[in-house]
Formats: sequence, C-alpha cells, structure tokens
Amino acid sequence: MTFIRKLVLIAIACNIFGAATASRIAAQTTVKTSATVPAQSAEELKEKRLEWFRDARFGMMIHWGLYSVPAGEWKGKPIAGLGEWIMNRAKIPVKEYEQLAPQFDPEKFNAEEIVRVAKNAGMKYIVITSKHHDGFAMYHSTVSKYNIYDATPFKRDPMKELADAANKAGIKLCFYYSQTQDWHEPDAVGNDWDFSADSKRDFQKYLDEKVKPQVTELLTNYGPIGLIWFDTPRNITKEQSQELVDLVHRIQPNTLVSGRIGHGLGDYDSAGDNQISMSGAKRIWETPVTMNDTWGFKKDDMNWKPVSVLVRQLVQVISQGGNYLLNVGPTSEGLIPQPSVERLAQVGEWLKKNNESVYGAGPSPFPYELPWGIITTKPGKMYLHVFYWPQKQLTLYGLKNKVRSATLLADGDKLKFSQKQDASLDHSELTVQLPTAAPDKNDSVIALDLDGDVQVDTALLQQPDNTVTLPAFLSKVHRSGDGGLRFDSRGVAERWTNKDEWVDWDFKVSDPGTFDVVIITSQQKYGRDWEGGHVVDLDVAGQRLKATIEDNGKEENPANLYWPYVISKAGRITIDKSGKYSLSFKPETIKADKKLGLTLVSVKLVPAAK
Ligand code: FHN
Repeated sequence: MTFIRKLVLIAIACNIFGAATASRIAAQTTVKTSATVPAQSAEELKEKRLEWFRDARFGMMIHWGLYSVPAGEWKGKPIAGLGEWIMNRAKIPVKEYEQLAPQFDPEKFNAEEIVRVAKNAGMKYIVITSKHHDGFAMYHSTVSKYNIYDATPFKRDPMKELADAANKAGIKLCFYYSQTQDWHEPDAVGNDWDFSADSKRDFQKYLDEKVKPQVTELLTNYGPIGLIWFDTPRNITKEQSQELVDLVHRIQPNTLVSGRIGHGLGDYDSAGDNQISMSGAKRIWETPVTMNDTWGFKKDDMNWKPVSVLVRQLVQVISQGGNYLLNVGPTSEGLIPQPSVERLAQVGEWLKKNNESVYGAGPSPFPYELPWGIITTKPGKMYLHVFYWPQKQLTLYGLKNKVRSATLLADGDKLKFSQKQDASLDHSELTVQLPTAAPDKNDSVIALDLDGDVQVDTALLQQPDNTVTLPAFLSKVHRSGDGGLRFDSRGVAERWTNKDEWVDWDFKVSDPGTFDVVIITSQQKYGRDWEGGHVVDLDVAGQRLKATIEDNGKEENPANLYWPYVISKAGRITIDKSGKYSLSFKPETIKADKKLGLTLVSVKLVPAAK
C-alpha cells in the first residue's frame, strides 16, 4: 500500500469511524506485513492458528440476511436458484432491495438457542454471514448504515449476541464476509443491472472503504474470531487478497482465512460447494454443504437431505482429513427451519454414540472407498463405518495388522472375526461376523483394536465382492502439451479436452474370472451438464476394447448428490490368473461442443453375470 493510500484510508476512517477507530487503524497500518516476517515463524503461526480447526471436524454455517424476507419469491413469482441470490437472479434494483430492510424484524432470533442446536449436533464452530453478496451487514457497522442495527426495526446486533452465546458454550464464532461481490456498491463486483457492466469501477476503493474497515470491525468488536470465511474471489488480484490476509492476521493473529480468499493464500483449502472429496487431500480442507438445495432460506425448498446422507458426508469428509461445514438458513423471524433442527438433533444422536470414531480421528489408510463404506483411524485403532450392511459377514482385504478385538461402537458388543494371509500373493483377509440387522440405519461403526499402528496394502485391490474399481484420482496421468485435465475437489478428472492425455493404473486381482468393463463419468456443475460421444481405447490386462462414452444408466453417489454418475459399458474381458495387471485408458476422440469434454470418475471391472 502506498503512503498516499494509507493517508487516504486514515482520512476516510476518521470520517466514518470517529477518531478512536481511525487511530487504531492508523496504528495497524504501520505494523509490518507478513511479507517481512521470517518464513519459518509465518509457518509456525499458521500451524498454531490451525490447531483448533484440525480438531473441530464439524461446523455450522449460517446464511442469514435480508433475502430471508422474500424467501425465494419476488413480486409473487418464485425465483429460481439460491435464496440468497434473489437480488441478482431477479435483477432487483438496489433502491427496491433496500426496502426489505424496514420489513426485517427477526424477533424470534435467539442466539443461545442457535448455539445450543449447533452444540447438541456435535458442531464445534459457527460461520455466519456478516455480509453476503447483497452487501447488507448483519451486525452494527459504523462503516455503512446499510446494516441490521441502523436500517431495520430490529435494533439489535445479532453478531454480538451470537459472540456472547458462542463464547459461553465454548464454540468458535467465525464470520463469512463477501469480499468481491457486493451488489449494493457501484465499485464492487456483481451488480450490472444498477451499475452497467462497462461502467468504470474502482475495486480498490471499495476494498479500502468498505471491506477493510468492515473486516476490521468484525475482528475488533466481537472477541476472538475463529476464521473469516471469504468467498468467490472472482477478479481480486493476488496483492489485494494478500492485503486482506495481512489485515486479518495483523488484528487477530489466530484467526484463519478461508481458501476462498483466492490465489491459494488461505490458511486451508475450501472444496467446491457440496463437493465431497473422494481423494486424499494434501492440505487441510473444509467443504460447505447445504441441508436442502439453498443456503439462504427459501420457503419452497423442501429437498432436505436425509440424516443418512448427512452422517455419511460427515464421515466421508473426516476420512479424507477434512472439516464438514453444514448450512442452515434461518427465516426472517430468525428461526432455523424445523427440518434442519430435527436433522441436526439426529446427527448429534449418532455422534454421541460414535464420537470416538470422529473427533481426533485421522483419515482412512486406504486411498479409496470400500464397497460397504469407509474407514477412520486412531493410533492402534481402525473404525469401519458400514453404510451398506452385508449379510452375515464383512470382509476387508489388505489389513496387515493382527486384530485384537472387533467391537460394535454403539453398544459395545464384541464381534467374532478371523484373519488369513496368502504370502505368495501378498494378500491378507479379515472377516468379521455380523448380526443380521444393521444396528444403526445411518452408519454402524465397528471398532478394530490392532496390534500396533495401522498398516495396509495401499495397492488397488480387487474387493471381496470381486469388483475392481480404478478411481481416476489414483491413476497415473500422462500429460501432453499444456494439458487441460485436472481433478475437481471431488477427485473427478475434468476439463479433459486434449485427446493426447491419457491415464493408466496397476491393480491386483485375487479372484480371476470374466468381467464387464464399465466407465463411470460424471455430470458437472449444478446444471447437471454432461458431454458424451467420446471414443476411448482401453487395454485391460493385455486385452483391447474400444468404447463410446454414452449414457447406459445412472449411478447415485450419496456423498456427491448433485452430480449423478453416468455409466458407459465398454465390453467384456477375462483374467485367468490371480496377480498384478494394468489398465490404460486413452481417448481416440473427445467431443467438447459444450466445452466440458471428457470427465472420469473411475473404470470398474464388474464380475460378469454367469
Ligand atoms: O455465491 C455463494 C453462495 O451464495 C454461497 O454463499 C456459497 C457457500 O459456499 N458460496 C458462494 C458460491 O460458491
């Protein structure tokens, strides 16, 4: 920041905050930025601020703002899309949208009750919209009168009330803040219906005059803040993202900055909305998830996810080393919708019985999911989360440890088990005897007590149901030129438009036979878009197949509900002997009329029906 800009900022601050705040900001601007802090201590500071976040695992996101008043309907018409996007979707002029403020009087807002619901669900932090893209501050801001205290009849500061309640309950309070999109401001991003797209915008002015002073208020007036959840980086430059990161860390060195600050400058990675990673993420990460289809309240959105899906997603995120941030959208009265309250209570019930397998638990030692579910770990312990309860017994391949005991976590019942090793194939097998009915319809957890730290065969193994699944994220990618193929935050290969890029895998077969080869691709984005017609060549254990990617049926994945998988049949092959094999997958032609190209979730070898 230039000296002149600092002076301007201080002058502006004098006008809008009064002298005390201005001198505080002036003092802050003279503190060294992180660029001058030695690299090691910056890393140490980051590790320190990540401590609570690593343990938290489960948080509540709250999208609450003026948009809860129209609740998805404008001038008698339902507006498609997300509830909090109504101003943008219906192109509501600023002056009209502002008229929602006098109608917003959320008298039933009860911070203690919200915190109680979160705590009872097992959540450890709350991230609430202090300002979403509509630009309306949900706290008493002195930067702009466009805030809940000054512009509504409510005349309370809900963020202050939440800060007090969260503090009392030992829950971390965190603020969502939309740093680029602000449809109320002519210099910000997003509103091209009031302020024409080609009108001159001074984004830096908006950053200096609204964003930075408001973020300063949020970090100054509400006690310790766990993190600032910046969102939609859009056009922000790396320097501007860095300015915000530095501002946050300067005021509260222990406050985290979300991955969506942009340019990889966040303290942790944010997955795409509702995207649950199936691949081992390298950095600490978090995924935000809606409980129905919207974030902000919409009166006609009744598409509530069942508790089984919420539990499964939570466990899946944890088994990949991430945090699960589950959203609620309170009404204009300030109430969390009842279907959300009920689901959170049930997730909390499940967690109370199975918390040992969640909090403090590490990721699965296997790089892939298993046919019946997924795994979390602790030193000397493995937790089998069984979503699909097998008949009579559950078999696990590849565990090298000796198992000392197998216990149903929810009721402490001991289960019988046996183990076998085939040294010639380097193949190990554990079989656990099961009661007929699943003890928990959402997720029954079997705790294995092991003879030491978990050790497994991480090669791609044929599974006890005899299928071989080769996930795209575990393939070796052969790049060509600049390449385009990348993996989205689910672990699905996308942007594959260059036919010279190809992938292959090595895998182990323990039970040979005849297999149908199936290619799983994925619909993309919320538009459920998909492009087929690509021709691919496969070499499977030395046998050649040519296949066209076409829609031969769908497969739903409860962890990633919004992107159904598309099944394409590629043909049949036979493997005569157990052993190690490889499969290569090479595009011959890729159709990219919609610019989506080829996607790839996995290639599967499924035992052929006899
Ligand atoms: O545009 C926003 C959306 O309204 C919502 O806040 C989500 C939550 O992750 N973030 C943005 C879209 O990714």
